[in-house]
Amino acid sequence: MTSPSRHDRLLRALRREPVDCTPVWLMRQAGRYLPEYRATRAKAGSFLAMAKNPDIACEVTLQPLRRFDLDAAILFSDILTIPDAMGLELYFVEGEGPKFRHPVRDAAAIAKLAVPDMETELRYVMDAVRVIRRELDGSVPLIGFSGSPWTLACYMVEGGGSKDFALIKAMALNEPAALHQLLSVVTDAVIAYLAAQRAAGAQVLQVFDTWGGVLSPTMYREFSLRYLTRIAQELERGDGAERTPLILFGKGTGLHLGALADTGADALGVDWTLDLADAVARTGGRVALQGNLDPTTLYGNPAAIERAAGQVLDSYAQGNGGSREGHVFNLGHGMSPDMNPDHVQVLVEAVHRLSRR
Ligand code: 1CP
Repeated sequence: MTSPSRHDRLLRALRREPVDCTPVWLMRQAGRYLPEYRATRAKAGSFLAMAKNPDIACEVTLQPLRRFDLDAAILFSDILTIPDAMGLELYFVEGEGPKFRHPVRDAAAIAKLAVPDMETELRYVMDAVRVIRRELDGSVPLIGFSGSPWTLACYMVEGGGSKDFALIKAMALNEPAALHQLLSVVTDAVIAYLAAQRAAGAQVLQVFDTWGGVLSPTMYREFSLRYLTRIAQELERGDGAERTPLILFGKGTGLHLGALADTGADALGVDWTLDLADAVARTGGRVALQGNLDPTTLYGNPAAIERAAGQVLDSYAQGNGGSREGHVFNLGHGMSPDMNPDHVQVLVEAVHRLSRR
C-alpha cells in the first residue's frame, strides 16, 4: 500500500510540516515477535549472521512493512557494530544478550582504539542500507541509526549488558580523562558511521541513548549530553528540504529534554515516563517529538491499545496549542519478543485513524 502521502509523512513531520495523519513506526519493529523473523533467524543461524548478510538484513527490515502500514523502515542491524569493528569482538550467548570478548577497562586499552573504516570494516552495514533503499523503492523512508557514545561505552567497558554499570561509573569517578578519551574516539566513529549511512541512502538518522538515564544529572551532562551535542553539531546533513533529520532518543532522560533541544538535533525521542504535553512545554516548538506509548500497552486488549494511543496523540496536541504537527508516533522504547503482532496492527491503524486531519 504505497501512496505519496505515506512516503512523505515521516520526513514532513520531522520538519514540523503539515501531514495527512501522524506517521508511526516502532522501535524494534523487526524482531522475534514476528514468526517470519524467527524462521529467517533459524535458517541464518544467528542474529549476527543475519545482520552481516545485506540480503537477509534487507528481508528482515521489510518483514514488518509487509504486515503493517508503518511509515518508515529501520535498518536491521545493531548499535554494537561499531565496537565490534574496533576489535572488541561481539558475540551472543543465548538468553544472555550481547557480550564483548575484549572489553576496554583501562587507559592502555582505550589508547589503542581507532575509528574503523566505514567502507571496509563496516561495509556490510552500508551494503545493507544500499540494498534496503533499492528494495523500498520510495515506498517509505529508511532510518539509519547508531548508539550514543555513552551507551556504546557502557557495553564496551562492562563487556555486555549491566544492572548497575559499576565498572563504567567507577571509571567516570576514578579515571575521567580515560573515559573522555573513550567517548571522544567513539563520538568520532558515530559521526563517521552516521555520515556513511546517509551517503549510502539513509534518509533519517537516529541515535539511541538507551542508558543515558542511569546517570545523575551532573554526570549526564558531562558524559552523555556533551557528546550528543558534538554529534548534532558536527554531523553534516544538508539544508532545507534536503536536510537529513537527526533524532536523539533517550531513555530516562526526560529531565534533560530542554538541553537536548538545544543540541541542534531535529527531533527528540521521548520515553513513556512523561506526558508529551510536558515534553512540548520543555522543548517549546524547537524540535519535533517522537514517542511515547508505554511499550507494555501492547499487552493490553485492542480497546485499551486504542485508548492509550489516543491519549498519546491528544497529549501532544494539547501541549502544542491544539496542533498535531511535529509529532511522530512511536513507543517509548523497543518492542519485546512476546508481543502479539495483531496488536501492532491495531495500534498502527488506530494512530492513523485517530490523527487523520
Ligand atoms: O534475534 C535476536 O535474539 C537478536 C535480538 C536483537 C535484535 C532484533 C539484538 C541484540 N539487536 C536487534 C536489532 C536491533 N538493535 C535494532 C533493529 C532495528 C529495529 O527493528 O528497531 C536496533 C535499532 C537495535 C539497537 C540496539 N541494540 C539498542 C538501542 C535500542 C534499544 O532497544 O534500547 C541496544 C541497547 C542494543 C543492544 C542489544 N542488541 C541486542 C540486544 C538483545 C540488545 C540489548 C541488550 C541489553 O538489554 O543490554
